Amino acid sequence: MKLDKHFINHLTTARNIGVMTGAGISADSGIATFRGKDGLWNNIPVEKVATLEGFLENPELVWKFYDMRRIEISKAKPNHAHLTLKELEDFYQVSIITQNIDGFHKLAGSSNIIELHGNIWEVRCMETGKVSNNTEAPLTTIPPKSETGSLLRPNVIWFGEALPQKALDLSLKIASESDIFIVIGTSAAVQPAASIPMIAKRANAFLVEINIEETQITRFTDLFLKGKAVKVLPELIKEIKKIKGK
Ligand code: BJW
Repeated sequence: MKLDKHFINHLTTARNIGVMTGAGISADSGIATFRGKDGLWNNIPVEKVATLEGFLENPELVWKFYDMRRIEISKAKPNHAHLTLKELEDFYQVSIITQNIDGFHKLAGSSNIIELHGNIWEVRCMETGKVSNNTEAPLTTIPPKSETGSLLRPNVIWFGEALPQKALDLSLKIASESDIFIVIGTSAAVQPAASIPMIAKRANAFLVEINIEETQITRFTDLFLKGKAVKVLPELIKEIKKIKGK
């Protein structure tokens, strides 16, 4: 990989690197993305499985969808892109803002992770709002219930639902304090997550995007690295090691 002069300058002086990831980073772990040809939302009606209204209408259908994904994720593992982001911590203060619910950044060992859209291994009680862990895959009972018999839901963010305020505030802080902000494997089609890279850009971060195709934010980036995250990120860390003399 041949890096451009401006990027080398930024990599030399940067202290804080903000990263925002989407489904594309987990694609090479075998996890389906949402949009595009084989995307989940191409085959499954989004309003039925990713809205509160859909869940209240048919909790069993929604839980079957999430059970299928929990099984898929439980059989997979973080790939070299996730692992490289952990390695980046050897050189910079790295904060990862992820839209993914698969928990792979945590499994890869990254230290600072914000899960904007929740986590598939957590459930939330519909009565009390209490969040707890549930790693059973496949689930023995669908829909799962709490000890007191209340309906549980996946602790993820569906369309029309507010993102956790603390996670959003922290993401905005990270974006505005990043020297370099790297957006990886997201179509940037979903708000408010899609605005976070723009906030970084407005706060003078050097904005880098890694994706197999251009997205809505590509034209705002300082550098677009076209390719699979699993290929581009390990090449990038090699260059960073050269710059840092390691
Ligand atoms: C690779 C690769 C490889 C592939 N290497 N790259 C009109 C305008 C603006 C906003 C709205 C609007 N109408 C409605 C809204 C709001 C709505 C929204 O944004 N809708 C848009 C679709 C129009 N947003 C919301 O509803 C949000 N909430 C909200 O706005 O609340 C307001 C509110 C405030 C106060 C009170 C109440 C409400 C919530 C959004 C929640 C999104 N939830 C989901 C499901 C999460 C749970 C689950 O996983 O089941 O989040 S939807 C889904 O999309 C998931 C993802 O996190 C999210 C983003 O998808 P992502 O990650 O970008 O994946 P893809 O598939 O889209 O893209 C993959 C990319 O990877 C592609 O670019 C590929 O090229 C690339 N790629 N392989 C590198 N190997």
